This record gives sequence, structure tokens and C-alpha cells, in this order.
Amino acid sequence: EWDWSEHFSSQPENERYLNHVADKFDLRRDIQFNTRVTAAHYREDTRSWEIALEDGGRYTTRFLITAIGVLSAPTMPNNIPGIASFKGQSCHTHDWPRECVDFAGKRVGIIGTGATAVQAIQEIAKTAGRLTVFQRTPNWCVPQHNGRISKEEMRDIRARYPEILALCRTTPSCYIHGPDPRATFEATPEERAALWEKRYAEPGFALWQGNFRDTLTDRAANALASEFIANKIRSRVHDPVVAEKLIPKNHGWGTRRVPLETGYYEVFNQRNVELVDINETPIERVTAGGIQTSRQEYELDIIIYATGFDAITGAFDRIDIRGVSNVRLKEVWANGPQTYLGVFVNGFPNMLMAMGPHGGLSNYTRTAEYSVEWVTGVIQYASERGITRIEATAAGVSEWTDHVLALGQGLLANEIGSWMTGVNRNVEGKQSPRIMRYSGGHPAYREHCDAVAAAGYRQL
Ligand code: NA7
Repeated sequence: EWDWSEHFSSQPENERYLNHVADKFDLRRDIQFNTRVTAAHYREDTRSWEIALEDGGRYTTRFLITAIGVLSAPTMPNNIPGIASFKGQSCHTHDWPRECVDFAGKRVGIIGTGATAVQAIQEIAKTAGRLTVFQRTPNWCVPQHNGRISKEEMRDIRARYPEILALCRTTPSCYIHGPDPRATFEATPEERAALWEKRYAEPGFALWQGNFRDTLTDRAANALASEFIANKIRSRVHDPVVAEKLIPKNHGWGTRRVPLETGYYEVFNQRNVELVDINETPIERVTAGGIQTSRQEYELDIIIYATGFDAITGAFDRIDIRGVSNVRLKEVWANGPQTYLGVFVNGFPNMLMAMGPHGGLSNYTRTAEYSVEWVTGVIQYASERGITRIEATAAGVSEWTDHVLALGQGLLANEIGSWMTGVNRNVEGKQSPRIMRYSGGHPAYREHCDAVAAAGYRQL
């Protein structure tokens, strides 16, 4: 019943939609807002979890479902001294002010060039007096091709919802795009160019998810695809020196999350925009009036920290989660997540993770829906049978962890630091890439989980 106005809707529309869903299903009565959980401790004697809130509140619950998100623990660049001394306006993109920020005529600095920064930069550049982009690592961005949805198109989309959702169930990452069945070198140069041009002109992740099947595993194939995008960047940025700075050199196409853009590269042709490569001229400190690099001080009215998240396990680390014998989850995961199906952890009975590490983390809405249904299925099964304790076996966890690690071998994305490999250089102990996600494709993930459910969860 919802009429979407755009193919990639903006924040206000997303919020309206979520409120609509909450109202429609009368969900608010089950939600306690503005509640930060600080600790969750398992008690064996009662087979329950004790939950502590920041405001001193306490709850006891038999089952604990964590649905705390993979990108919900924002991180500031704390290696930069002087952040608190800045006298102008500043914020992390995650804590964006509710009121509209007016950039007109202002001198704005932004640190970071991930997917969030790319979206911010292309908008802010429209009105800012001066925009300075402090870039550490460029990313491979491709056009989003957003567009408005007319009434007729919406009618057509609505009629095809079952077909669209069925299609998403067949692809590895649950998008409408699936890989081209050919390997890169099975196609002629003309066929390759034709596929890449076609996908580059299509909306969303068409090029990322709909590329030749070996693009993200074969180095030579990846290098060719990278060169295609590099040439697109060169053709869009007038100054060849700036263009080269915007082309990633330390990772291949598609090996980190691909930012979608609308006129991002053209922004760097504008006279009011400057790209500062902070590998060449590192940021030394934030001052009262701006940002000081090794070359000069940039005077700024606004500083935006688009510096990302302690992803996937960060939200877990920020809660004092303790299982049997007071063992801390953060310590169990010190060398990387260990889970069964991305849902259970041995030694943490009755805790179920929706969209947990090593689970099927892909197109978020599609895969979260499956995850939530599976987790609630377990609880329903237990409740109906009076089962009061559910725990994955140590063997189950080590088998699943080994399986996930084996599947992740050979994927170029797992060699490079990014939030998808759990790297955040602002967080101690998260400096090197790890395999954080199940990479066998969501259909295979569902097969595993469905089989476990069908067997009455006995393999837990
Ligand atoms: P990302 O993709 O993690 O990007 C964070 C950016 O901030 C990235 O360019 C980082 O550079 C940069 N960064 C972080 N810390 C620093 C410091 N200390 N100095 C300079 N630059 C820094 O987060 P986003 O919010 O853009 O996107 C997250 C996901 O949300 C996105 O992929 C979508 O899936 C939704 P680096 O690359 O580490 O050199």
C-alpha cells in the first residue's frame, strides 16, 4: 500500500515508511524508546538474561535477541588531536542534527570518502562556499541512477512484488542483480565492454552484483574491471592529477563496499571544491578554526566526520555481554567471531543474534527478514515445548566457523581492510582484515538454516 516516490528513497521518506509500518502493526506498544543497554549477563540458575540499562533500569528475560545492527557503532578519528578544540559546528554523520544544516556560503571540511561521505559531498558541494574533502583512501564509486517513480510505474512495481522478491531469493546477495554466468576471459574484449557499459548505465548495484562471475576472485579479471571504472573516473574529472587521486590504488574494484553516486566525480571539477590527499599531507590536528595538515591550515565553519563504524561486532563490544561462568563475549571473539549460523555462540545460551557475524549478511532488508523469521522460529519452537535452555554446541560452532572461513578464502574482498572485513583503524585490535560474513551466497545459507530447523534444531 506504500507508494514510493524514488527508486532510492531519501531519509525522510524512509522514516515515514518505518513509522507507517510501526503504526500499521501496532508495534509501538512493544518498543521502549531511548533505552541504551549497557550489560547483559546470563544466569544459569534461572536460565535467563539480566539486562542492565544506562538509566539504571533492569530487566530479566529468558531469551535475548540481539538486533543491534552491523553499522550502528560510530567511530571518531581519535588519532587526530584537538577535535574538541574546534569552535565551529561539527558532527559525525551518524549523529546528524535533526534540524536542516545550512551550508550556503560556509567553509565546510569533511573527513572520509566512504559511501556516506560520497552522498554528503555531492549534496554539500551544491551550496557550500568552499568544501574541502580530506581523503585517506578513495573508493570505486559508480552512478546510482536514482529516479522518480510515477504512479503508473509504482502500479507496475506493486504488481511485480512477488516476482521481484522471488528473484531476490535466487541471487547470492539477494539483490535483483546476479552474476553474469561467464568468466571474464571467456568473453571477447567487445563483449566485456558491452556488459560493463550496460551495467554502468543501470541503477544500483548492477555493475557490482551483475558482473562476470570471477570479478571478485580472479586478480587479472578484477584488474580489467578496475581499469574500466578508472577510465570512467578519468573521463569525468577534468584535472588528471585529481582524477588519479580519486582512483583507488590499494584495492580492486568491488572489493570494498561500492558507494553509489550522483555527480560525485563532477564535484571535483567545481571551483569551490578541493580534494586533499591526507597521505601526502597528513592531518596534524584540528584547531579552534579548522584543520591543520602538514602543508597548511584550512579555515572551516563546519567539520563533518564521515569516519564510519566499528562494524559487525562493534555494537556487541560496546555492551558488557557475559555468558556462562561470567565469560565475556568480547574476549571469546578477540580473534574474530565464532558462531553457529551467525545466530548462536557456545557458552551464551538463549542468546540469538539477528544478523549476527558469520551469518547471511547481504541486501539488508531481504536478509534481515529471513534472519528474524528464523530466530523467532527457534523461540516459538522452544516456547511450544517448554524448552528453557538453547545453546549451540562447541563442535557446531567450530564447524560453522571453519566452514565460513573456508568459504571466504580466495575472495579478494577479504584481503583488504574495510568495514566488511571488520577493519577500523580507529579501534584497537581491529587493524587487520578478517572474514566476518558468510560468503557462500544467501540461498546456500538458507539451505543450512532451513535444514537445521527441519531437524528440530537438534544439531545446535
Ligand atoms: P566507511 O565506509 O567505513 O568510511 C569511513 C571513511 O572515513 C573512510 O573513507 C575512511 O578512510 C575514513 N576515515 C576513518 N577514520 C579516519 C581517520 N582517522 N582519518 C582519516 N580518514 C578516516 O563508513 P561510511 O559511513 O561511509 O559507510 C558505511 C556503510 O554504511 C556503507 O558502506 C553502507 O553500507 C552504509 P579509510 O578507507 O579507512 O582509509
